[in-house]
Amino acid sequence: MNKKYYFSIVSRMWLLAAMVVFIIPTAFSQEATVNESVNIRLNQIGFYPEGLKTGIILNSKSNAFYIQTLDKKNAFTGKLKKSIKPGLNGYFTDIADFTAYNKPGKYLLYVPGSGYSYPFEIKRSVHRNVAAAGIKAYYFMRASIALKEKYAGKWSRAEGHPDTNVSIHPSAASDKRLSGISISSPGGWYDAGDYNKYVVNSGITTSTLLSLYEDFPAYMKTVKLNIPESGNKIPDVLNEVLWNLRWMLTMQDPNDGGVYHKLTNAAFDKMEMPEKGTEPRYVVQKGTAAALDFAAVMAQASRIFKKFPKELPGLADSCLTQAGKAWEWAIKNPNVAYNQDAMNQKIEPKITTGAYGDRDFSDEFIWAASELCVSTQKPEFLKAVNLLPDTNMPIPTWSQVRLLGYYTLIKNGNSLGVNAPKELPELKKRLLALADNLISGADGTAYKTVMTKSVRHFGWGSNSEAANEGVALIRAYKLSPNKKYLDFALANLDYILGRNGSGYCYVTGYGSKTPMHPHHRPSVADGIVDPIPGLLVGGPNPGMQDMIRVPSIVPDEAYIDDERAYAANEIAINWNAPFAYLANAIEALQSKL
Ligand code: 9MR
Ligand code: 9MR
Repeated sequence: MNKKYYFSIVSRMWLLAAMVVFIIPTAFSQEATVNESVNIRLNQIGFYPEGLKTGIILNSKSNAFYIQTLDKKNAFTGKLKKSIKPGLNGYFTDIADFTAYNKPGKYLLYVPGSGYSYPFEIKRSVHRNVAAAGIKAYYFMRASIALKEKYAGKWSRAEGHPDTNVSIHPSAASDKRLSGISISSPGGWYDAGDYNKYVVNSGITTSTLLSLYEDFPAYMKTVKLNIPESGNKIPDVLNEVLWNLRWMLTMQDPNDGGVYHKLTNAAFDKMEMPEKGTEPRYVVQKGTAAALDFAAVMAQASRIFKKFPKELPGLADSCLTQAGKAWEWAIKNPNVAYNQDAMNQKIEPKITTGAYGDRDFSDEFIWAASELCVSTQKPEFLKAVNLLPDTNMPIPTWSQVRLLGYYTLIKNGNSLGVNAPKELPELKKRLLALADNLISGADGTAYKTVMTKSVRHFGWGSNSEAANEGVALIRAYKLSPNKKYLDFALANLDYILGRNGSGYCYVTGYGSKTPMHPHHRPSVADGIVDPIPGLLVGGPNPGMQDMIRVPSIVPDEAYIDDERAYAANEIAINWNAPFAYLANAIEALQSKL
């Protein structure tokens, strides 16, 4: 028996004894504490007055449910309804629909025999804070800068990884930049629980945040993050993006336009604060995925930052120029995979940090071509790619970025006038078909979400799948305002914030049952009880690649709040970005609910 388990049994026995002595005599009034919330799953932040409001009850013995004020006064009574289909664990749930109740306030959902839910609010802009925190989280992820108390509060910390003295790894050597010479590549965000910086993963992340601004500029101008740049004339989400964008620019070899795959230690740093990580850092091998992701992001950035010529003179132009050079490199080197294992057979020092190794670049080509086409208004870029290689519409991940290109063409393609791609009508049709496909049957699942439709949604970083499905629905909604798309985007946000198989609100610092032990080096090492806030954990993943046993291998229950569990409880920039997009987009669109 392991130590932890033994302790948990002992502490449970104590708890039981304590319950007999203190709780049983006052069982009725204590029901909230005894049963609290275990069997009631809902968005722990809350609901919009006019929006759908759903709670999910497990093992219910009652037919009725009640919405009560915090002092347990009844405000609304409803009837529970069985789910149409069982959950991924084989059991049906009961559904409490209190959409009809719309009075702002703080409430509990009460089900006799099951107890009380965690408290939640009904109010306008109910997700505003958690949505902003999802972006502020990037400030906490910044490399090469001290986080001042004024912005970071109790999580202030020293500067980590200046990255002004980074070696060219032998895999990245060229005539002009020999192995071992030093370059400067400061800034950027740490990738995740680790302290390395990976271009491929930065690509989808930076683009998703840029798109959040591009799709909702008016709302995003109102989101203030209290970061060092706040108060300049640039919206804070873009200020934060610039921290990473400027780093990405340094990852391009000015001699040939190629882009290094990553900036990394040879091996992961220990579980320590960033300033303690002083191992040598390398830029490693140029690759096709890195070049194309870089090209796509820089092309997109150029059209967004063009709107700020006074604040950022020259930036938009250089982004576009660098994008073009990276694209040219990729055209000449269309098939350079980053194969870390193969590289380590031949080259020292061996690199054992995250690989982000992809072998199929057809989606990266589509994405980069689409961004370049829109930003340069030159349709030629699209001629170089097969825009519709098959009928799939894969939800984006770091290794599958085709939809990012489609999103951009659908949003901006018409601006090309007669040069608009002839596939545009088909792309629009496919996006709506994707959305219809996502929502079909979602209502019948035990949690009434798109996310819980399929076990295939539950891999490493499953919460980002939930978020990216939500983003796809928002994109579809912007194209064709079918309210169902918005409702199910909101339902996936509800999923992330507590209406799910583990009962966690998966964003640190938010909700009542929230991760306290993410696999995130600063959160583990800083000696502060509360983890850095606003971080979306990876979420349920029955794969257990980290060898940490999860309490259940039912896919949507396979989550554990354990700092060692990097396959279920790490945090990562590419997971936070679609969460930030979804939550902020929902806030921006709340009047349509
Ligand atoms: O901390 C690392 C995390 O960022 C990665 O996602 C994960 C998988 O590559 O690896 C973690 O590092 C662990 C390493 O792989 C094995 N030794 C223990 C490390 C810290 O838990
Ligand atoms: O998100 C990545 C996931 O898709 C992979 O299956 C996994 C193993 O290769 O790696 C994940 O990315 C990690 C990266 O390699 C290193 N930093 C932490 C990332 C999140 O766990």
